[in-house]
Amino acid sequence: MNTTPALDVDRVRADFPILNREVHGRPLVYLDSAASSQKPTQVIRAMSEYFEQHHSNVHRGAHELSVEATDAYEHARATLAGFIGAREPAELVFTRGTTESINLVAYAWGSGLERGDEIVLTVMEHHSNIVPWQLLAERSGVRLRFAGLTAAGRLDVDHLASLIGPSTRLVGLTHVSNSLGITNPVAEIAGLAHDVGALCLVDGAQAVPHMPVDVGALGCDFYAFSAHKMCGPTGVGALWARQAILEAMPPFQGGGEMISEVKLEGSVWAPVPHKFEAGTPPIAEAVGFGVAADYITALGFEAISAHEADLTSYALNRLAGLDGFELFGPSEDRLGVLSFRYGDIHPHDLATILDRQGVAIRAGHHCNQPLMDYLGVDATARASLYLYTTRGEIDVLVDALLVARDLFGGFE
Ligand code: C6P
Repeated sequence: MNTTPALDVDRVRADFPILNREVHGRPLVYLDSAASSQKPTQVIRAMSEYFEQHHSNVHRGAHELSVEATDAYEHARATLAGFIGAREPAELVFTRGTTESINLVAYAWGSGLERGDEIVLTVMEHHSNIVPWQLLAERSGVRLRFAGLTAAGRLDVDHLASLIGPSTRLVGLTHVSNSLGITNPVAEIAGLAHDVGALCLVDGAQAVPHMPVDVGALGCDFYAFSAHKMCGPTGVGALWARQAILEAMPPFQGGGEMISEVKLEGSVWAPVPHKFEAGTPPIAEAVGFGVAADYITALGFEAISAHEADLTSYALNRLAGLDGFELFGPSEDRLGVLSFRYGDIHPHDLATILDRQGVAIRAGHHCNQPLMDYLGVDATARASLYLYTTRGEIDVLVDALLVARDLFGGFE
């Protein structure tokens, strides 16, 4: 008997006001959630209420509003720490998002590296898990090494293992690929890194919105994610790291908030996580981030995953029936971020034609240029699903693709 609680998608959609709007005179079909998800009323209201009732700066004032703002901010930190299985709220640093989280590690932790040290990454990394390491390589002379893919379009773990050795200081990889939709075996790879005394950094931007994440069970050392891909606002994200690692790292940016004492001769840093939160943080955004986590928790990952798995196989079945449809990455055991090409229509033209029919997809390199080079394409079209997506919307996508093919006079 199937006991998985079903997601009531109509009720979920009622929480997302933007899904009621039209685009070019057609109902919006939003299939770009991997770029940024839409926001439920619960998050929008919590942020408005924060501004209407509680706003002040945090950790600074003795007055009531400052206390309330600080409580709301720290409550969000505790919620998010619990959401990803952190042991302590202090292990969770608020940042501007995944990109800033990885830059923080590359800059602060990376400042301890030197020529001869190696960092192992994969060719499927988002630019935000490549470029900060390239900047570090320019500064310090560390060497970057990249693991490839198997013929089936998954991470080549044997290749990755062969790159790890006594000079490896860090293995960095994405939990879920934003182009291939695959989930990488993070726990296994963290183990390979630890075997040689290296650390493991995980880019969780595309995983946290879709699956329960337990950083303790994953066994990684750093985990980065963004609010805006998981029903939360833009401008905020988080870096999780073990407290001892954070304590040993030098600061990332200097300023207010991150110090406990400043003298003209030098300063003493605040305890973690504040040491890494220089300046006034994104307070309302952090509040919205926490409410987004609560929203997802209330729906339940079991129900969300079952819904997304059903939609993904429905979409893949329907799309596979179209002449000229070519999927990137495996067709099984994957999440609902579907990169594809369609006949000889360039992905940018395709996205424009679909947009005229109300269907929002992404076209381009998805900040995965090395992966595109590896796959031998300049761009793909990408449809990405989320907890509010319906089978009916997949049908609209398929119909819109047929319109595009007709506009192009069919395929050879
Ligand atoms: N990917 C996409 O359309 P930020 O921008 O910092 O919130 O997240 C960056 C990022 C890092 N890693 C992965 C795996 C990602 O997918 C993203 C964001 C978006 O695929 C925008 S490029």
